[in-house]
Amino acid sequence: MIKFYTAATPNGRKVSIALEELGLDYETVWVHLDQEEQFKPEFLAMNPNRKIPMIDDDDEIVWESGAILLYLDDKHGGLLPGDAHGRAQAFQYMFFQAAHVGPNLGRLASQINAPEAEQNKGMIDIFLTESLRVFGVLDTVLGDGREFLAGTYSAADIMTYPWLKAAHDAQAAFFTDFGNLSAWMDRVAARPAVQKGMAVPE
Ligand SMILES: N[C@@H](CCC(=O)N[C@@H](CS)C(=O)NCC(=O)O)C(=O)O
Repeated sequence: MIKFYTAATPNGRKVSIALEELGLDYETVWVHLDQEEQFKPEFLAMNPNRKIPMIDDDDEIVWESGAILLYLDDKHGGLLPGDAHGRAQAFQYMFFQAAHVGPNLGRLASQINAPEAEQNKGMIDIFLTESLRVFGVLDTVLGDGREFLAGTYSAADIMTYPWLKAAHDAQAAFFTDFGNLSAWMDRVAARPAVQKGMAVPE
C-alpha cells in the first residue's frame, strides 16, 4: 500500500486528490511541520529537500507533488489526457502551477501570516501583484469556454485547485474580477474525489 507523507497544505492535497481520483489504497502519515518532523533523520533520508508531499510506494520513494502525479499517472493512468495535444496542455499548466501559482501564493501567505513587525510591505506588494496577474492568466485561458485547464479534467486542475481554494478562503475578494476562474473552481470542487482529498489529513 502507498504510504503518503503529508500535512494540511495545498501541496499535500494535490496528491490526496490524485490518490482519491484513482481510487488507490493509501496510508496517510501526517508530518507535523510545526514540530519540525520533516527534519528528522528518517524523513531526511527519504527526502533531502525535507518537504511534504512524499509517497513511498513499495520502496519507490517520490517527492515533489508534480513528480508524484506524473508517477501515479505512469503507473495507473487516469490523470492526464491520452493525446499529445492534451498532455502538452496539462504539462503546461502543471509547470505553470509549480513555477508561478504555488510560489507566489506561498510567499504571499507567509508574509501576510508573519507578525506585523516582520512583514515586508514591498514583498507583499510584489507577491500580491504577481498572484493577481497569474489569476488573470488562468481566467483568460478559461475564458475560451474550456471546462478544465487542459480541456478535460487532469493533473493540471488537481495541482492548481488546492492553491486557489486556499487563496479564496483567505480573501474571496481576490476573485471578484475572475469569473471564469471562480466557475472553474466550482466545477473542480464538485468532484467527490476533490472533496475527499481536500479533507486529508484529518
Ligand atoms: N515544490 C514542492 C513544494 C513542497 C512544499 O513547499 N512543502 C511544504 C508544505 S506545503 C513543506 O513541506 N514545508 C516544510 C519546510 O519547508 O520545512 C512540491 O510541490 O511538492
